[in-house]
Amino acid sequence: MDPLKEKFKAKAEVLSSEIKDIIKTHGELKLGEITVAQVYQGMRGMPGMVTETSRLDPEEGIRFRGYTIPELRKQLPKAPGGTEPLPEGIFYLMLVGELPSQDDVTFITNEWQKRSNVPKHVFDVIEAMPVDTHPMTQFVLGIMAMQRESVFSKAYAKGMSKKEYWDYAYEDSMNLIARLPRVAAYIYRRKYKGGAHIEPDHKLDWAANFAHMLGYEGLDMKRLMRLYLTIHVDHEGGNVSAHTTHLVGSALSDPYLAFAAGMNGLAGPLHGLANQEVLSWIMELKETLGGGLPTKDQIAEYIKKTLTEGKVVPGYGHAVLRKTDPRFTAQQDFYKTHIKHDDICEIVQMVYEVAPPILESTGKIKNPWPNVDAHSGALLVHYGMHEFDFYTVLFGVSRALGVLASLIWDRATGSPIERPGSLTTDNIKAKIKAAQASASKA
Ligand code: HAX
Repeated sequence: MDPLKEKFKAKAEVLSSEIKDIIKTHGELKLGEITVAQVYQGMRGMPGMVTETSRLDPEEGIRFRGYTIPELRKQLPKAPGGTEPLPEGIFYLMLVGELPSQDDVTFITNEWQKRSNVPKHVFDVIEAMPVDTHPMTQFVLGIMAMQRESVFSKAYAKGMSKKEYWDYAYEDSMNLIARLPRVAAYIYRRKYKGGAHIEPDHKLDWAANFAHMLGYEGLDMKRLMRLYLTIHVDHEGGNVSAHTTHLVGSALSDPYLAFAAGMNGLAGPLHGLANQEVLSWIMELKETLGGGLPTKDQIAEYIKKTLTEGKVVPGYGHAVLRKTDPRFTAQQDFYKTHIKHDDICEIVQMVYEVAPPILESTGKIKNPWPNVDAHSGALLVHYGMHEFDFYTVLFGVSRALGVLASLIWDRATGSPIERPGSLTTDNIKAKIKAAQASASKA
């Protein structure tokens, strides 16, 4: 058994027995009240699952196993001479709950290199799609084509014991994460670079090799990819991509099936596709004004026009956060440290100054502050990646680390098939009537 697996196994045995005990001893403890509004409005704030890898605070933002993003940017291992963390490190942290050493991270880099070979039929499946198919659709098809290799589903068909689920989920997840950059880069080079593919460089870490296969050789994009792929990994369990992966996995669908489902959710414009939308929205503003930097008044007018047209301002708002997303701040800091001047990044900054009071003045938007997607595209454009509709694939490659680490935990802790109840509006009306009747008696 490899050392990462061994470490995970030891931790999982302890937590699984704690969970059994918690359910047995405190299973009746109430965690909250469910309101009619929550049931109708996307279950906001309703605790409905357990996710070990990260936790979101509305005011403070994300913590991964207790660590904030600024802490992780300092404390996670880096490439030699590097300034940003290696995503391998945050995967280790999410999986075993401890900060990794440099050796732990090197182990994962090597392990992902060993597992990174993508079977030819996967590329054939992608090639069968018209080249203008959205990259997220091609990405999901690539993941589905790799499902043929699932060791989880093969072991299940042979009759594996429940105790072995996590082990096969780990194997599938490690293989899938190892192969995703190659599949994503293949789609990028196919769609935008005339099919001039670039072989992996096994001397590079996972993120740097991804930048290389995409065709970005300088240190700048490698550094950005390390940060990008670290901060997008996870956002606790309730967001659409994480929840979908967890839900589909709960039917014992293997990690390929579960992750592909999650990626279909990430491809929605209210979730991961917002990063593409932000750039299109900014470029439309620039074009309308004939290029150059807009004034703050022009930005304000543009935001108001977006709202009047009944559209959302992409990159702003959040279902849980009530402050600026620390993932936005990390990217802003990256801009100030490494880039210093860029027109699109300046517009992002100006929108940040202008948008919140306008959004707040609508009286209905609960969080007028920027989320992760408000900044990411501007950094990518600066380094030469102008293909906006590819951005969500980058997000997806990163998100794999969090949702698959969680999926391994689900299988290790015996998380059951998810099956919440649902009501009809007639049921709710009946409950309202009953509540009114008992209130009038009291
Ligand atoms: N622009 C305009 N209207 C907005 C808005 C925005 N940025 N954010 C919220 N609203 C509107 C909602 O559409 C809703 O309107 P209706 O009552 O007419 O339906 C109202 O304000 C209340 O919404 P909310 O409670 O504040 O927000 P939700 O929890 O329902 O939705 C969203 C959260 C992130 C989906 C929302 O803020 C939004 O659509 N933002 C723009 C798209 C975006 O940036 N998505 C990425 C989010 C982060 C993420 O997942 N990244 O992957």
